[in-house]
Amino acid sequence: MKRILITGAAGDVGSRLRRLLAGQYPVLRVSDKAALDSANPDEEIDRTDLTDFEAVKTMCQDVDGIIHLGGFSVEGPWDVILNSNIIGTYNVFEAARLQGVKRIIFASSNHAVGFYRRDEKIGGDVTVLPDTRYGVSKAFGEALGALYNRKHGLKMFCIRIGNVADAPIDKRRLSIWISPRDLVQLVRIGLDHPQIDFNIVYGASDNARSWWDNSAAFELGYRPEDKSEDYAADVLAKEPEVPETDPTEIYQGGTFVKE
Ligand code: 15L
Repeated sequence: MKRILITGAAGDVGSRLRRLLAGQYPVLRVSDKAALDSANPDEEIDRTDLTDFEAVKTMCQDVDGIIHLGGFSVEGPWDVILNSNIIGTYNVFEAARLQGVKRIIFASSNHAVGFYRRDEKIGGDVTVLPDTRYGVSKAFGEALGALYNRKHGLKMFCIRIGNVADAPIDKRRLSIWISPRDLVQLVRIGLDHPQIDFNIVYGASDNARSWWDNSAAFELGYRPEDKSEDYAADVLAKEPEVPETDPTEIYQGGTFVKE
């Protein structure tokens, strides 16, 4: 992999990956319609709006692998989700096909399956059960990825990301947290592992309270280095009381199930 493109590179996850992937590949093309910090050595800056297909085609030129984070990252009005996440993702996958990109890492989300209950343990092979229009857009990206894999041979690695942060911020996040370095490990598996074809894994650290069976990631060699349980006592001491019958406590998606 010579040139790796990160879309959504100005966002929180994008800027973390930009820092942590520095020097790992010969060229990192960092793209966002929002302002980006100036280019480091071995970086190329790109300011594409993902709804502009011609610009997306140019953005994908000479790229080997894409980390597609670009889009709206929480629940939003339908026109925003439609443009940023549905049309934007279609444009990226179609442009990648036309430009001969080999692999795409798709930043899916736990909200594609947010209406599973917390007393269930789910793998990457369950039927999607989105909790929001945002979650539907992530399920769409996974489905589009499957189509481009089967029909056009693009390698697709979908990561249903939990919550990326330096530490878990509340009780729900103890179950779904992923540290930045564990996310980078997963992204690198997606970019480099010879057995990637179409895979769905969960973006989670080694969390004792996890609701997810992440054996698909472990089979590819994923060995998370961080554990949310190290933070559990502090997090739980600060957690407000919420009745256990509240839907935000019953379902994995938390407050997203009420938005
Ligand atoms: C997500 O998909 C969002 O992008 C992120 O901002 C968090 O809200 C996260 O899910 C979460 O569930 O905590």
